[in-house]
Amino acid sequence: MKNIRKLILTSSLLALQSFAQGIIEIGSPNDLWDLSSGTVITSHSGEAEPYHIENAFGGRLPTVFGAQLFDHIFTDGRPAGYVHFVEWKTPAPVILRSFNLYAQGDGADVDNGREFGTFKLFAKTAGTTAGFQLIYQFTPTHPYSFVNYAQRLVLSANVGPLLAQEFRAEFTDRANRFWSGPRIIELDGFSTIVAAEIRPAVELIWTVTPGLRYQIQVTDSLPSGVWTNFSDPFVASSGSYRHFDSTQPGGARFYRIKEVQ
Ligand SMILES: [Ca+2]
Ligand SMILES: [Ca+2]
Repeated sequence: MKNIRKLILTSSLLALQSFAQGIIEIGSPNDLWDLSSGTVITSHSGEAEPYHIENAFGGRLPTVFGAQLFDHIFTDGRPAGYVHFVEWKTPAPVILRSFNLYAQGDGADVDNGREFGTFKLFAKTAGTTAGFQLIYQFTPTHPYSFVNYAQRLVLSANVGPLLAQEFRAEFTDRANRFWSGPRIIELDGFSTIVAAEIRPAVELIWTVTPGLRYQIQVTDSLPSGVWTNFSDPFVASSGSYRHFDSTQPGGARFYRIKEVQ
């Protein structure tokens, strides 16, 4: 009997462990806007069933069966330019210096549906009677160009600093298909600034002939990729030419240089 109980206990612990491992942790549970810090959602434009706006603020309300990504999807079927919104209030005024926005679309196969058009962040400055004032606006590319793909971090920005207790976020609908309600995974506010980010870049160095004119071209695949011009043509002023390129958003890139008239 004792052995059986032990076995049951072991298997339930394992189940708990695998359940915990299945949870996809995105965003901070300790930020200024997390529900765990006492923030309340005061108003919002509506949810696509069975999603919940609380999930964008640290909530862990179930969505589709078995999904461990606690995300939110706004109402579907809205026209282009429709403004989805959420308003929230912290238990006391907070000093906001930065925020992170984690979001994801449904992929290029479906025209990047569920990616928002424009994001706007508003705040009511504490101690004034002024209404919501715009403090940040951002229009992403499609598909999103992530600051950090693994975390689905679309935007990380410094603001203010400002003292506020009430906030509002807007996400416009692109209406590129019926299921276009934007998906927001988490929205975190912080009293610290975003630290500078350092990423590796590539340095391209070519041997060239002074006085001749060159064009650098780039493609993302060989041999069938299309070569496109990379910046403007230039006239070489010495025997070598160097150019830096970003390594974001990742993936292979091939370069070539050719003499032009
Ligand atoms: Ca959070
Ligand atoms: Ca979340």
